[in-house]
Amino acid sequence: MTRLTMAQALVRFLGSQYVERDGVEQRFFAGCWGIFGHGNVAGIGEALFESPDLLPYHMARNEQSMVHSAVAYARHKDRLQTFVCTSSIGPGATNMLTGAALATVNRLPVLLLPGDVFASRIPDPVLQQLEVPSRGDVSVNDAFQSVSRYWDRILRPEQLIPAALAAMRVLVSPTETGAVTLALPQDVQAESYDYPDAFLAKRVWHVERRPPDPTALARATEAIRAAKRPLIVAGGGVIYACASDALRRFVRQTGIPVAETQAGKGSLPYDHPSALGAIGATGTSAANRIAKDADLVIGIGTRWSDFTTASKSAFENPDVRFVNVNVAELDAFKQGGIAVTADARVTLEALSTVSYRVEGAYRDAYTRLAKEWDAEVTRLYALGHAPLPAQSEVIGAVNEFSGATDVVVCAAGSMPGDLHKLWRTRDRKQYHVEYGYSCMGYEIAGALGVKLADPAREVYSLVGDGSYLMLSEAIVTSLQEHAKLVIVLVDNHGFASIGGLSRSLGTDGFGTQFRESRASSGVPTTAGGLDSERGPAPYLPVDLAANAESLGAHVIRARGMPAFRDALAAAKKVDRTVVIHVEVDRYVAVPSYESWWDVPVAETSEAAGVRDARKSYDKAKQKQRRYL
Ligand SMILES: Cc1ncc(C[n+]2csc(CCOP(=O)(O)OP(=O)(O)O)c2C)c(N)n1
Ligand SMILES: [Mg+2]
Repeated sequence: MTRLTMAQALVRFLGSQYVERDGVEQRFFAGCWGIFGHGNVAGIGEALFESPDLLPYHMARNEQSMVHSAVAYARHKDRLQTFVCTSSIGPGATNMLTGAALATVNRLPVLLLPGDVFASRIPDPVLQQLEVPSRGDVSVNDAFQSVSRYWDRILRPEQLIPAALAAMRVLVSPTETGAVTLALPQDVQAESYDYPDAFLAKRVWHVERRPPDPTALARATEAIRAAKRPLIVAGGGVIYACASDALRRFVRQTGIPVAETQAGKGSLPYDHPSALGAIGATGTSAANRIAKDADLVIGIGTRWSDFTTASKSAFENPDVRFVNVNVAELDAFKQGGIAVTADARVTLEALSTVSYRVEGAYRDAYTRLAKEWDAEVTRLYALGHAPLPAQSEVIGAVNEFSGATDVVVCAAGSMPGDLHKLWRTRDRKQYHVEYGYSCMGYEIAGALGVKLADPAREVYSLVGDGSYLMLSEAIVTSLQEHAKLVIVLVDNHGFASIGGLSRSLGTDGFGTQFRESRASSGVPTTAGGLDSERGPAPYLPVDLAANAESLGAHVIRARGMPAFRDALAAAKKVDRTVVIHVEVDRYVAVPSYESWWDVPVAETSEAAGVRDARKSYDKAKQKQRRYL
């Protein structure tokens, strides 16, 4: 027995947790991110101060951002390591909600420890306490329940023991993992208890590779043998299971082509003979054309999001069937598929014994499509658009300059779709686009997490001006952590992605440009500040490069592509975070290739453009399927 406060016991416990997979053992928690306030400065704060080696402390500047960094770290580490995040009560806690949802959607582990109101309730209402008239047991931390895979509130010091063990079970489980929240009432954090030594001792969690059920495997094998036009859709599960080599062997033997989801991009190198690149709403012409006629689609480690299935319109063959290899039953049973609830690598190894090979004509067809797609990428990398370059040229320049193991990080705006199509991935951990939650503000904080996970790699954060304005303070934290990032700030004066979407839906880019508002002058405005009589209102006089400079970054202002390429070379030589500011033409978008995304258009409208858009929408809807 050791007499410790609840907070001290928790820190000791967390510092003693290890994971093991494939014989490799490592500490599960790399450290603890936090921002102190009342609710964590005394309890958890004291415990971290007392034991700095157990859980090294990293100060953050925004709680949402610190959760993004933790989650990005976990993604880069294939979910085998993460961070703890501690916050004060109230706003500090609720700032973590978005990060928690992002973690859970993307199935990435992070342990959140929001401070909570007094369990004793004596001083209520304390500063920042939200009182619910009909409930004495509710605080803002209850909001974490819907975005966490496990949630508990530690009301007595001894309750920590089962709660901490349950939290770990969920965090290390490839099936269950996501955000785990233990809400910590501030008085209980400081209470002492005699904790059993076994609770505080080193504990190793073994991450298993679940083999497929033999009968499920037989059903899958039979479906593969019967297929004429099979297609693999590789998702994040291929990356997390380190199944790229097994995938390569399987496709070498069978000749089945491979398309990739956002999380699965990098499963094969872009120039592999079976690689068709991105699939779905942001897919390549090659993958989407093969998807259209596929008679068997083998999803490996994918959750079948609407972007992957082009809102269930991508697979048009009336006889199409699915096989889903996934550790999570939730995903294994989707699309009416043959469910193989198992680890991706083990299953691919087992499938490799199948005697099957696609016909030569099919192979020739997809090889030709892949070649055509590669030429399209080359074209988009070198558009030579003037006076401002196109975004695809900026992406091309970063791709061509970066090394094979450097990492690109992105999350929201028009870049994730362009990157999904255009990025030529050479390494399985090179492509880090968060597109489960597609959260503006993840780009810089996430890049920081990746850099901390793998300091030897150069990390390129591609961030839009909208995302930058939402959350960029992690630049300061990157200086504190000596974690150099190369941030490519792509400025197009607003929300270009949503502007384009809005134009395609007949609403003229309404509310998407960073221009002066004329609403207050009484003059009606149309598209995002455009004014039919006076022309467009001026762009707001915002200097984001100067903003980045003021945060301590080394800033390079690049005008045009030659200057941008020089900036990439110069950035390589700088040893602290660099921001390269580049302006692009917001109206030059990468097209979509034979795909669709379901965004419902108003059935009735005064605007002729909306009525036209609705007609196209109704037509597109006809291709939508249920895959039962
Ligand atoms: C937190 C959050 N709020 C809103 C959105 C919806 N949204 C998606 S992209 C986007 C605009 C992004 O602007 P910017 O970063 O400048 O990228 P661009 O579209 O110009 O490429 C918005 C508002 C989102 N994804 N995340
Ligand atoms: Mg923008």
